[in-house]
Amino acid sequence: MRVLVTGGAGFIGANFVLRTLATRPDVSIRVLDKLTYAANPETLAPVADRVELIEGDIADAALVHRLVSEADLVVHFAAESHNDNSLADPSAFVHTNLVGTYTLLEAVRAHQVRYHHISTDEVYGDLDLDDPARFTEHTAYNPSSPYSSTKAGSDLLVRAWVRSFGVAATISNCSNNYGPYQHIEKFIPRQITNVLSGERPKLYGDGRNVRDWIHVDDHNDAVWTIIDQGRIGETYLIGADGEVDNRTVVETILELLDQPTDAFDFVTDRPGHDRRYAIDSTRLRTELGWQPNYNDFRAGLAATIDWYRDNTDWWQPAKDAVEQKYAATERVTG
Ligand code: NAD
Ligand code: TDX
Repeated sequence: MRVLVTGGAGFIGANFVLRTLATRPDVSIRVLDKLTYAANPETLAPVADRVELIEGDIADAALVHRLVSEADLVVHFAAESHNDNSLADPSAFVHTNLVGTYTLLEAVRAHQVRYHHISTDEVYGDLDLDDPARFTEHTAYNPSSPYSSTKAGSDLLVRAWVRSFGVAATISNCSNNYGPYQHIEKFIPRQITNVLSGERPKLYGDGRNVRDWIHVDDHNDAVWTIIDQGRIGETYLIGADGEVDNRTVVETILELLDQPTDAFDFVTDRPGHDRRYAIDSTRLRTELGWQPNYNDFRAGLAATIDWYRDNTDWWQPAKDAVEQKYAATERVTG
């Protein structure tokens, strides 16, 4: 099977490529990636002889049509993915997440290629801390940020291309991922690499916001489960019952790195900051039989810390620039 993976040099896409190569000998992989600031081609360097990495834009129709016509399956990870960046400048989010997805959909429609669309639980907006509800496939879309609204729009394009044009697509909306190769602008790797660099972790607002954490390998196993067994046109929510508030995450990182658990700063809150995400993944579990393998968040976090400690060459070159960007707007509040 010839698989075209968009965004395969980013965090989740690269983990998908590495895991697929390790577990599926029948699959050949091509990666289409623009190699933006978020990509790290080093991640794929060890498998360079087994993966063709094509540098290009998913909104480049001619390139996309050629690559899609030569594939049996497209798995679409490429996106502008960071909420904070989308608040500073939404333009790349509209281009990549909306125009890029549209371009891919037109190509899979023309060449009748199976398509799996990677999306996020953020399309559903947020929940109150004390709300017993969790997101399901039936929750109404209510995105908050330029990032999540462009992801919501991309999901709706997929649904329309399924219904109007008969495109053979599935969609998955996953909760917050953690694990190796995640860009250090994101919450968990930012705090781990802060502590490893002698800096204090930075908590937005009151630190009580809740995210529903899942290990990236569990996410990618679920993606293959949906590709193999999912019903065309359906949406599946992916989550591992991993709700934790941000302060607890930071305290656990500090404890695992032998630091005092109060050695962090509260900083300026993110505008429009979603309070809580929570996924009900019953459909995926009961209809398709998927289950997460990482059920102990603390153990998964410890393994992730070990990975960043053992792979300083992978992240250190980007650290100063990332922190300078945050410092331009972030103020310590407590
Ligand atoms: P990432 O930012 O680490 O990687 C994105 C990749 O896409 C990068 O390699 C980048 O170079 C590439 N890219 C960006 N614009 C492109 C373009 N125009 N053409 C081609 N390539 C382009 O993101 P990630 O965290 O790995 O997220 C991957 C996907 O998973 C995204 O669709 C995201 O919305 C979704 N998702 C992420 C999470 C999470 O917790 N990180 C959770 C749920 C869903
Ligand atoms: O320094 C920080 N301090 C902090 O308190 C950063 C970078 C974040 N935070 C908070 C904001 C969120 O409540 O931590 C939480 C997680 O933040 P991010 O890592 O930026 O993730 P989030 O905004 O939840 O979005 C992520 O999950 C859903 C991904 O970036 C998205 O691509 C995905 O769709």
